[in-house]
Amino acid sequence: MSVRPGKEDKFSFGLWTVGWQARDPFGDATRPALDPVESVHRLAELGAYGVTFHDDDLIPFGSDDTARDKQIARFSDALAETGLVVPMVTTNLFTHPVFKDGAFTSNDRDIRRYALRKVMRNLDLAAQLGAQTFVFWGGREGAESDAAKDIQAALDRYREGVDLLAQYVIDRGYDIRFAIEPKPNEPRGDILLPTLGHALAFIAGLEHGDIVGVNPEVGHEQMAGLNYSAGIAQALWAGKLFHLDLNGQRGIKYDQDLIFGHGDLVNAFSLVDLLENSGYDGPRHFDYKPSRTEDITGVWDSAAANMQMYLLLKERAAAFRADPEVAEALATAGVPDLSTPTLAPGEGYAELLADRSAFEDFDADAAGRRGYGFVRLHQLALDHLMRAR
Ligand code: GLT
Ligand code: MN
Ligand code: MN
Repeated sequence: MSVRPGKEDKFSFGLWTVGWQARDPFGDATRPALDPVESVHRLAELGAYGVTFHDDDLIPFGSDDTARDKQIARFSDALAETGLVVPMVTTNLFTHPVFKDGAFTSNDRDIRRYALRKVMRNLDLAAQLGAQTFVFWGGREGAESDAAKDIQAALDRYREGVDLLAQYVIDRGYDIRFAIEPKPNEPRGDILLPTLGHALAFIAGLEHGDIVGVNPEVGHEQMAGLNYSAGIAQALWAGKLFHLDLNGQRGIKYDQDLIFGHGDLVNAFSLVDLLENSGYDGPRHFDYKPSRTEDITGVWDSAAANMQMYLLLKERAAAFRADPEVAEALATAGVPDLSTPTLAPGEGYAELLADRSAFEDFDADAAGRRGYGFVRLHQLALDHLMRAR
């Protein structure tokens, strides 16, 4: 089955994904550089609706103002020609040696000030191109040795930086929200805000936390051994799923950035099922790396594969939800019952204490004999995933 993606699917790609030249810690680039203008055209032809970038993906670090303006103009022309939008922009605060000890949390104050200025300049560009989400991936915010970083001071500086940038967005009247992207490690030994949960707790302590949410990446949560779709559910529950990075990862190892669904396929299925039924209407953004073995044909094949995987899983999730036997298994498992509040309307702990059926007369042994049928439910999900139903 092959499904053609369309703009209504809201698929977007980072310029750094298809444009990755496949340089890794052990080997040189295996592919030539891609012109961002070509990426825009190819992504549009494949059915994407959006393209995202770091400042330095579009405008090489150190470009003068003339070269910068020219590149922005060329890129804007390509967007106008293809109808592609820029839903998200982010800042490169990790490649240049100046950021080797971090940006917002570098031990060097001058570097922290430089980082904030680099972001402010990029926020102006993001607003100019109509981006509504601005991602912070703090890949260099961390350390390799415990004594090297005062974590509490680093979190103070992180909060100071994010709140200052939020104030800037508010004062300029930009229609932009921030999304923090957690990652446990790589390139630093340990990264600050290592998981989605750490990020949510950090956001709760911000002055401008209302315009700050999360941008969780499949592989980054799975590198920490966590369940990505369960984490996404908590981000949705908190009203903080502002954006997300879809890709694939096979277990606790280096950041693989595989094609979406090419890692933990079962979790990808439950994620698509969740997203499609959650009311989330933001971009389905792919942050993957075309394998180093691929030539340029393989790059575009891999971009198409991400969208294909999402649409196939969406179709399978819809079939799962439409199956009457699944509805019956869900009821047997008690899944819908969890939505009933534990106390009746008007009840408090006094009424709960007075209810003998809740405790004194409750037959815990009988209740403990209940079978939930979760295995049957899971098998039904896998039957649908494998097109056995
Ligand atoms: C980098 C990282 C990604 C982040 C990007 C945003 S850059 O490639 O590996 O996960 O989303 O800064
Ligand atoms: Mn990412
Ligand atoms: Mn990654």
